[in-house]
Amino acid sequence: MRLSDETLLDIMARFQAEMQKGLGKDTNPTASVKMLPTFVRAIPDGSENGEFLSLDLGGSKFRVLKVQVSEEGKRNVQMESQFYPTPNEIIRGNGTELFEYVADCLADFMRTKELMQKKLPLGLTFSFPCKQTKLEEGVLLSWTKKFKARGVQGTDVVSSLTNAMRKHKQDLDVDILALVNDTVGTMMTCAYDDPYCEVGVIIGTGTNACYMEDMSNIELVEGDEGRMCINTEWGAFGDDGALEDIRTEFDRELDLGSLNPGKQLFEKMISGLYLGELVRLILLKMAKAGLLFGGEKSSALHIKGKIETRHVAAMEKYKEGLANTREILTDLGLEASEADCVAVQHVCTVVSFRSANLCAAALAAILTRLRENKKLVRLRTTVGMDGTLYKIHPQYPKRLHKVVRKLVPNCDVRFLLSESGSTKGAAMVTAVASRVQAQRKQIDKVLALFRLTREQLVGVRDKMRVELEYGLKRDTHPLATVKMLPTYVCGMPDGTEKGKFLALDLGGTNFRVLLVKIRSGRRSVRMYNKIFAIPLEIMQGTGEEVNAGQGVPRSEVPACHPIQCRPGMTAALSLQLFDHIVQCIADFLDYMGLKGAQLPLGFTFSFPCRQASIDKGTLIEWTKGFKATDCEGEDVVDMLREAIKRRNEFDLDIVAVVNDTVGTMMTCGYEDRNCEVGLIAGTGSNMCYMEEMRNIELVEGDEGKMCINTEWGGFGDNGCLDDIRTQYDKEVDEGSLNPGKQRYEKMTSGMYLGEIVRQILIDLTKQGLLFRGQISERLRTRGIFETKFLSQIESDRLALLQVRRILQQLGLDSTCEDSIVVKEVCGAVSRRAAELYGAGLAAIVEKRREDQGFEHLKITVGVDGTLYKLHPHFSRILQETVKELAPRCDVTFMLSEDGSGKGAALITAVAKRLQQARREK
Ligand code: 0WK
Ligand code: 0WK
Ligand code: BGC
Ligand code: BGC
Repeated sequence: MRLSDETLLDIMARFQAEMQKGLGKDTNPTASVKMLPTFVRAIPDGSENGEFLSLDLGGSKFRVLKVQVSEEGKRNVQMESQFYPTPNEIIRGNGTELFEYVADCLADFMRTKELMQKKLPLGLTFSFPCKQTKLEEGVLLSWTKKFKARGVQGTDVVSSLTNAMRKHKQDLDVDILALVNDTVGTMMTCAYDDPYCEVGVIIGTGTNACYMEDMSNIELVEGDEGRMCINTEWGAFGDDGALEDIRTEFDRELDLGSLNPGKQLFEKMISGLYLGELVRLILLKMAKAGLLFGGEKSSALHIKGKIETRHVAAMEKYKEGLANTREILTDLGLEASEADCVAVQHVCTVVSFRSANLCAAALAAILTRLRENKKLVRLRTTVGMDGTLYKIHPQYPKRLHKVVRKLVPNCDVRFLLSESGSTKGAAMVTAVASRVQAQRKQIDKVLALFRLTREQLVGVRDKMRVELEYGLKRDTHPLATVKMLPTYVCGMPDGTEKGKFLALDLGGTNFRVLLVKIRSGRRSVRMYNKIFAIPLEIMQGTGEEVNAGQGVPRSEVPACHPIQCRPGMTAALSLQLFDHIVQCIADFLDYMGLKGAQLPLGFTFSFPCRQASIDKGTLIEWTKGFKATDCEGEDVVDMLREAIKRRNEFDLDIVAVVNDTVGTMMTCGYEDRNCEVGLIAGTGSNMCYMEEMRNIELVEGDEGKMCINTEWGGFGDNGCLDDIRTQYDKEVDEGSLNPGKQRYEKMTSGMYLGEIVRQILIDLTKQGLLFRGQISERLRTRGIFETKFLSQIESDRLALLQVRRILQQLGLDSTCEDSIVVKEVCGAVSRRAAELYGAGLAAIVEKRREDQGFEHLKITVGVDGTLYKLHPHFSRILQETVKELAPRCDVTFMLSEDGSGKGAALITAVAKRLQQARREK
């Protein structure tokens, strides 16, 4: 049992390897030192406060406590406690009875302390190896020490105790907010007084240690930021045979006689439950060998557990050690000579010395790991200590400290005895947990506003249905918020279309000019396109051309163009959206070498236009990021024609103006005849579909169908969605270019989701729930949280670290927890958007099914838009919601690969063909 320094250094190295093994995702299952994550991520920071109940179960004494932690700067903790016995029939009986007993004791304590009326959170110190996935849960891996209650291993002791408390005749209304191991409680207790404390060690009935590990080394838990306390459960070191070379026959004999043979082998060489027994077995062997007590063997010496650690401690006392030894041996019915007593003392010293040495070796391994984690040459740290053996054994602390310092000379270690047990620390953890829980509640309250119930979604579907009908009817159309605009697109291409067409695609993220070549018969379309930017000052400039001759007086030039307005050339450049479009067309025709060609043009104009024919469209109002003046109420085809005439470089035959939903439906309809709905989930939000002419009261004729551009973005502008609109939606609307308009769009489309998230983050930060309550300038900046960031943040592949990096780029300094909350907020906002889309779409496909009197409808929806295409979950949630709310419709979603430009060209081709046909008649 004498371990040399080399052996101790070797054991230290072995334990370091065991720790690495326990932390590894792949190696943990076979590791004997389990390195259990505790979900305690920080030591107390003094902000903890409140009143808590605490249970301390598993050590030599079972205690129930009330802990009052008060802040206000003065760090004091008041505790009232009551000990309760732990009879064997309870701790080795049936698990349910064990928890009922604990609940009884708690009830007794609360009655005595008049706490029954109070709803106090409870922290449970449970000193056994538990697997946790969160603070308020602990699945017992195996009993140790004196406990062996049946039916508990492999179960969550928090829910078992909660059930016992709920079933208790006084129905104890107590919430267990945290389960901590006693080593963790000890570390937290000591850290409350010494912030250097990052290790907790128990050398009591059992033995164990915990320490603060870097999250990046804890592969079993998501996240790489900060630290988390690891409960090493070093008692099991050697259970895989790693210590066979130092285990003695006495250790093996003791283990065979224990409640858990083969388990906790390291503990059985160290802790208080076993030291006395080791001494007994050694003395028994020596007596049998006639080396002691004249070979006499008293019956007491044969009794297991007859010699306890308190006896060993007493025998090793400096002064009265010898006298204690005589007395103890006499109590054991042994005739002991002076020499026998000295020898017995010597045995005790050897056994307890080995215990301290082994502990020191494992602790030194932990301290080395801390120093290496911090990349320090010299580590200064504090180790919180507790446990009866450490507290009562006269020599133990000194020996332990000495050997530790010998094994890790490059660590300045302070050993801090935990005066008030681990429960103070458990209360700290519970205080943090209750603060986190309170914060969680506040965050959930906000997120709940975005969680729509099935009933609410059905309500949205049915309201949308009413609005659709409303818009189609002549007498209600003028007031309809879902405008249901006839598009004069009546037929799908039939494959005979052919020729070269120009197409413009304005209104989405990019402005595109395209040349589309359609070959008839084989239905093949080839396209060439160029993407042009629309500068903000043009998007929101004035539509009208002020002819250069006149020269606009400076005062009349709108303020928003200061940079542009150099004297003299004011009017020329900046003012005209349509001149810019024509400029782009000119560049494109140059680029394609088509200058002279007089090509038919299809104009995808993704804004609400009232059409009187396929080539007439009056802009009702701008949406999304556009606000160019003098356009609303104007015919966009005329404005484009005039701009082309003004440029006088080429001539185009504008044949059709179509909405991007219509272009998308047509693009997909060219491949799939069933495609009769076009959906855009992009910067904006809209849907079109083929409606029976008889239902379109605004347009003459009852034969066949015509495509209706629903402009459902305006759904809810009459307040019918106010029951699900949140304050954040109102803030986004008030800050938008068109307050009060496009409410449904502002809850669902790419232009606004980022803004909703930003508003929520501002509110949560104001509540002190995020970013340490600091609202950064960046967070106040409109439009900073682009929707693309949602897609990135919500992608499953992205670790929290990357979420943090995105937030960093946005100038938002965030903690690990902040990143988690931001990810949840993004998820809630985008999920609601997708569900609202699903409810709207369910309304239209159900209408189509009923209108055609089908039991089941098979229909295809052509879809486009960056939100649908790029968001990791949006399309799936939308599809699931449609299936849920329109179960009798079998909806196929067809992604429009080529954009609506192709559709616009096909519509132009059809329009040309019909024009031709009309001319020939
Ligand atoms: C006192 C702590 C308790 C821990 C005990 C360990 O409050 O949580 O379990 O120390 O020492 P033992 O009582 O087993 O000697
Ligand atoms: C691509 C289409 C275009 C439409 C856009 C919508 O070609 O007509 O406006 O999708 O998606 P966004 O670019 O707004 O995300
Ligand atoms: C248990 C540990 C506990 C230690 C000290 C061991 O038997 O497995 O969870 O920390 O005893 O009480
Ligand atoms: C416009 C629609 C367009 C949709 C998608 C909305 O803002 O009002 O016309 O289809 O955005 O781009």
